[in-house]
Amino acid sequence: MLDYKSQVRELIGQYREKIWSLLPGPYRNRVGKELKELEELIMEARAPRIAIVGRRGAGKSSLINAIFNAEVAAVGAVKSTTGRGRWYEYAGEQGKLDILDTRGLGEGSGPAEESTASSALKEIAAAVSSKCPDAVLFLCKAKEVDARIDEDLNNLGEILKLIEKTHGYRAPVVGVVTQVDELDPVDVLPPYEDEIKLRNIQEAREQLWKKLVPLAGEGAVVIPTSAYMRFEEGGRLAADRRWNIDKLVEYLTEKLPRSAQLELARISRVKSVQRKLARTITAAAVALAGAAGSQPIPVADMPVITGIQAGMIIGIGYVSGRRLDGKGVKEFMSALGLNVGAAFVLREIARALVKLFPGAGNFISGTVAAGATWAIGQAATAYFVEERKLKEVKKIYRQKRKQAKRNLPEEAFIS
Ligand SMILES: Nc1nc2c(ncn2[C@@H]2O[C@H](COP(=O)(O)OP(=O)(O)OP(=O)(O)O)[C@@H](O)[C@H]2O)c(=O)[nH]1
Ligand SMILES: [Mg+2]
Repeated sequence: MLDYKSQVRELIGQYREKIWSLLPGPYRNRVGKELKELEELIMEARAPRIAIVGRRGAGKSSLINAIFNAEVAAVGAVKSTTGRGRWYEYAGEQGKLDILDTRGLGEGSGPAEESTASSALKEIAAAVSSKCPDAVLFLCKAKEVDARIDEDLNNLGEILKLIEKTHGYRAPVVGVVTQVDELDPVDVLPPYEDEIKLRNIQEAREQLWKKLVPLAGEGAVVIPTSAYMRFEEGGRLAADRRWNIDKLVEYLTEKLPRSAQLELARISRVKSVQRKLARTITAAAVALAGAAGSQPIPVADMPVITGIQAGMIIGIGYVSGRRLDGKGVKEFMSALGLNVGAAFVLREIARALVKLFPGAGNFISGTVAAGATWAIGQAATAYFVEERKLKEVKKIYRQKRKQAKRNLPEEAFIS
């Protein structure tokens, strides 16, 4: 089976030259930008590389599990369980994360796993130069934000310097207050509404923020979290005290290079992130279809637009955690009552054309192509991301078609 990248590459890529050659100069820039965005987002998709820095037991492994919704990293209750500062590839059903799950900095007893290098920092340095992290998370237990973490901050500073020196990249830093469930009152469970709880969380957050400012500036961002989950044998979730993990994922996605955003959206299944990426994909496809349609394209080139739409559907499906192939796209489009291939676009277009340019039966309008593409993007988002029922999705599609005929909303163009 072709993987999704090959699918999209086939569907969009083969039309690229064609679209390009059809466009007059002024359109090329805009379309070039959208194409580049789509390519980075979908075709160049790769696992995010995240360095996690924090003391032994800060909750690094637990955070990884929390992001994955699954037990993919070993969690240790007493001893330091993460052996060395090297890259680990964590894989869940939906995708992969490359994590520099650093050895607990400043630990007392040696880690349970064997370690060869002389110091944690040296190991981390070696790992950082082998692969450039996209972002660095600095973890600190809620109850230890006022403890002596100066040394940890020094280490963080060293790591950041090293990344910049080796890769010329200023990695974004996110401060993460972990284990906020341990703050008073501990009997309050998430989602937290208790005023005292929230105040204590806020206090911990501010304390860590102050300590991060010298390294990351006033714009330093600190996100408080709880990652506690307990798994039964067989992987079933027996307890879930997670809080704010979605906020962390949202923020992280924003800071990641485009090529790494999709994978995080998939792995974490955070809907708000998936929705946003679906919108970006739709906007790019709308621009492409609009530009392609704005040119007098002979009827024989109609599949260009279908190709763009199919690529969009595959992209949105992928964001949601599925692997769609050409057949899946066809099924989805038919379910909406569309005929895949030239026929559908032709029918829609022919109708509009008769009204607009009587006699110009061979040409399509950019507005029509853009509108149809936008409506299909909305339907695909409703189906794959929001997991709405097909019956509802059909209704949404009809509504959006009508709306698109009147006026395309602003968000159709924002990417
Ligand atoms: N209450 C609570 N406990 C947590 C949370 N996150 C982690 N823990 C517990 O803290 C302990 C250490 O967590 P780990 O995730 O293993 O920490 P780590 O940073 O990976 O530790 P090392 O690999 O040893 O450096 C475990 O007993 C976890 O169950 C949390 O959000 N709340
Ligand atoms: Mg660990």
